Parts: sequence; C-alpha cells; structure tokens
Amino acid sequence: MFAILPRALPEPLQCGRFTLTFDRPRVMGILNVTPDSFSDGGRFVSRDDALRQAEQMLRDGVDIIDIGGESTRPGAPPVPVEEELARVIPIVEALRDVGVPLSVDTYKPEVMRAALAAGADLINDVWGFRREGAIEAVRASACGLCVMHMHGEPQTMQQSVPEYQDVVADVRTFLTGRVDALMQAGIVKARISVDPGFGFGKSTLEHNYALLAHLADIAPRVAPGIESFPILAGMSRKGMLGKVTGRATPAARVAASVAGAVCAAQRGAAIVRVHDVAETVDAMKVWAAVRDASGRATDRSTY
Ligand code: 7PJ
Repeated sequence: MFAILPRALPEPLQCGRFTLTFDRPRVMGILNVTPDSFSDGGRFVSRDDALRQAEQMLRDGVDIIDIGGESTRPGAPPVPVEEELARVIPIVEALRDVGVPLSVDTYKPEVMRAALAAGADLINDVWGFRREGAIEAVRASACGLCVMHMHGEPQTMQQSVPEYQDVVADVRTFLTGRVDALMQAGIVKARISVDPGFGFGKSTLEHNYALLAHLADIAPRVAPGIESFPILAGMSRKGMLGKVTGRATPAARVAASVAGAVCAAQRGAAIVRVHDVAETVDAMKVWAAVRDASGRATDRSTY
C-alpha cells in the first residue's frame, strides 16, 4: 500500500533571494506572457496587462509568480529564443522587487541565463534540465529549480506514445535520475523541487489520477536520508479536470482546479501552480486549518 499522507513537512526550498518554507502549501500563480496560451486566450500578452495581472495575484496572496513566455500546450508552435526573451525579461525586471520569488517557466538555457541575470529566483523547466546547456545555465546561481517529468526525449516526444509499467514508479525513477544528474553537477539538494508533470505525455486519464492519488510517492530516492524534495503540482484548468467534470473550456474548470489543489496539498504538495490565485489561497488556508486542528497541531513533524 502507498501511504496517502506524507510523514513530514517538505524541507525548505532555497530559491535565489528567498528561502521558501512549507508550513503551509505555497501558491504559485501562472503569469503567461504568450499570445497563444490556451487558458488565458492571450489576454496577458502586453507588458501592462501582465503587470496588472501580477499585481492582482499579489493582492490575492500569491507566494511565487511563474512567468512563462512559450506555451507548452500540445501543438503550440515553438517560440524563437529572441521572442521569448523579449516577452519574459521585461516582466522579470519590472517585478523583481515585488517581494515574492519570481519563477521563469522555460527550457531554453539562453532564457534561463537572462532570467537569472534579470533577477529571477527559480527556474521551472518542463524538460527537467535535459536540454543541452540547461544544467550549466543554472549551476552557478543560487536559484531554485523545478524538475518536471515529461516522457521521452526533447527531440522525439511528440511521436512516441508513452507506455508505463507503473506510472508512479516510472516518474519517480525518472526524477531520481534527473536529481542525481543535478546533484552530481554540484547543485545542492536544497535548491531542487520536483513535479510529476500532469498532462505532459501521460497518455491516459488514469495515469494522471494515479499520480495525483500517490503524489507523495513520486519523490526521488537518491540516497538514504535524502528524500523529502518539495513537490510541485500543476493541474490548474488542465484536461484531466475537464474530462471528469465535462467542462470543455479551461476557464470553466476553476472549482475543479481548486479541488485538485486541495487533493495535492493533502498528499504532500509543497507548491501548487495555479491560474486562480485568490480561490486557491482561500482553499489552502482552510486545508491548513483542518490540518492544524487534527490533534497534531503542536507536532509539525507530521500531518
Ligand atoms: C506545468 C508547468 C506543470 C510545471 C505548464 C499549463 C501548461 N510547469 N508549465 N508543472 N504546466 N512545473 O499550465 O497548462 O504542470 S504549462
């Protein structure tokens, strides 16, 4: 049997200028600066719109802002590096002193380097730092890393159909390999968080829900005693929620997304990546209040 509840709080994440603690799940707000983003319909394309959206997230209690300049929606056209830089870097510069860590969602080493130079605190890579030069781009800084699972190799993943023996164990094995590679490159454990990559080449609804149900079990096992990597869960408005609710449009999946975030928190997620910050912050407060009332509020080593 898998344990549904994790044993201990996630250890803090060193994240550039910040150290994120996880006495409660942290809410990462998605700030798309892409004209083709599937759920925002390109509403936040312009710099001013993006900044307005960021200000609203801050009023709503966001813990981390995740800035993305290339949609990773299946079928979305790749964005040339110059274009991604032009979208992302001015936003990082404008937001660098708002008081919360800035994350940049990119797999391109050039964008990683420029984002870190502009003040980003965390690099969120859906390719798990597998692209040539990606590890090198983040190694020397103090930034946090989010290592996401995606099936296949960057060059071939569109053609290959993922087959999993045991999706939870396969994702854990993959993440263990990536964390090993990062640590061998000299990146300390305290900088690393991991993510099962909901919706990224998981091929069936069952895979996605198995990963959610057993979320704590994806944590890499690199060495005895090194086990509690913070887990990031990003389900917001995705197809796995649309399928079970019958909500065809991403914008209609807010309640489903909040439910998913609560389930992830219950299974040990340290960070939830969401579009709907106000709703999710409220939900996390309620979840934490229930946890604290569960009779073990004075023993924070266990939920
Ligand atoms: C994720 C992400 C995710 C992490 C996207 C979307 C697609 N980064 N970037 N985890 N998804 N770490 O937001 O629907 O699940 S882009």
